[in-house]
Amino acid sequence: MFSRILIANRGEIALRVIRACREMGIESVCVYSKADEGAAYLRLADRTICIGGPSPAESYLNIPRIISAAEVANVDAIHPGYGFLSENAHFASVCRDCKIEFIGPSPEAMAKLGDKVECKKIARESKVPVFPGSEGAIDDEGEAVKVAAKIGYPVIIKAAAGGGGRGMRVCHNEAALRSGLKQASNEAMNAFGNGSVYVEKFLEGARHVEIQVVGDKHGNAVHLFERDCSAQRRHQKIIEEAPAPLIDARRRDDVAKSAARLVKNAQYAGAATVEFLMDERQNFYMLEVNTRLQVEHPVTEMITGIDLVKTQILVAAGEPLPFKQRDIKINGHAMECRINAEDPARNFAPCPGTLTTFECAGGPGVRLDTHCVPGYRVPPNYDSMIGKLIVHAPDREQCIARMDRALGEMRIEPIKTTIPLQQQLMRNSAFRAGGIDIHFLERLLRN
Ligand code: MV4
Repeated sequence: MFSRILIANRGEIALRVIRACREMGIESVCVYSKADEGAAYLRLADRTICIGGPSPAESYLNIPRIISAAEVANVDAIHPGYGFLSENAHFASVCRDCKIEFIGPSPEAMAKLGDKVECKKIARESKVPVFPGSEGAIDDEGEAVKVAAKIGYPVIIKAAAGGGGRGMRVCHNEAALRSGLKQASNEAMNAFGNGSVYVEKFLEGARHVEIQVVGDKHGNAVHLFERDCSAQRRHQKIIEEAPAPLIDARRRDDVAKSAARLVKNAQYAGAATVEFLMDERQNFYMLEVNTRLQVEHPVTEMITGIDLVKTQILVAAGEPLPFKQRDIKINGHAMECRINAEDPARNFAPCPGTLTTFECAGGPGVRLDTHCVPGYRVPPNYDSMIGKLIVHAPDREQCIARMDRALGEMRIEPIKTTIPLQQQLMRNSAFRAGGIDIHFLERLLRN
């Protein structure tokens, strides 16, 4: 097992990894930027190293500085958290060259699944359901028009190197497809350095359901069931829950098993999330694979009792998965609210500043993953998420009541947060009924 791990991240996820290390008897070394200097969570690490200025480019995205810190501290491994360098195959390969274990997949597996055309190919081979569309990348206008005629409009053009909603274009007719193809490819080239695009059927108004999977270096792979992340705005999730409401147990099992097959066939070691859209008839279509730990991983931890960060560390160290598929069961219901320092009344503008009041929710079934304390200054340089409120209860109805109660216990002043919106959702009849689609929140906010 590792003796010492460097954490190449900040905030609540850095703290989450520090806690896992402490419980595993592993020393933690946390890097930080000038903007995070003096933050309380850093005192919980065994060692901290300043790696540069406030901008991500000078610190959390700066590979030479992170590797230098890892060399100085003599760590065995690096945990990248989420965001920043977590899905950077070049960083994973630099770690390998420096004989530092990257806590995540191999650079090869990351690159293979990160390329959406390649990923879709492996998905087809693994009998994971995908949208009908072009077999691979498409550059020929005539070929694209042929594919679209076969599957029917609307279609969507996506960049192989895109993801998370970047590099997509919906086309409702042949003229739009013809003119969109070159534009999409040029945009993808400029944005990602890879102009490869593909075409598939566009589905309007579905639900976003994703499967948590984890593989080890011995060829084992399991799934940890699904999360529903349909409550989102501009590709930013607001609420996530597990299991997904109102899905047929048989359907869920089929798609979850297919996701585990994909990970096994890709010879993938580490945690990953296979994203799907689910239509109203509960047909699933894979969107993409995220090759990192996700923000919303705690809801899966709460319903399965499995610590995903410890599992990541175990498999990175070469240990076999400590559980079999048949050992993994769903217990109750869990929900997470991402608490963002944003003002919903001002189009979700970020609200950095000092927290004069920061009072936490507590009590039965409540977990708060946050690096914030009273007096903490939210820096303007990073994502506006200041914490995650996670609750667990025997069923969805009790989970919603518990979340409503816990949101009501939070007191954060003077900055604006997403809490009032989330409390409104807990009381919304459509949300309470379950099965809202990915446009629900934006519709609600317009009215
Ligand atoms: C789609 C789609 C409809 N049809 N693909 C957005 C993020 C990226 N992961 C893929 N996305 C979508 N792909 C087809 N064929 C609609 C979306 C989409 C979406 C997906 C998940 C969550 C929120 C979304 C918001 C808008 C569009």
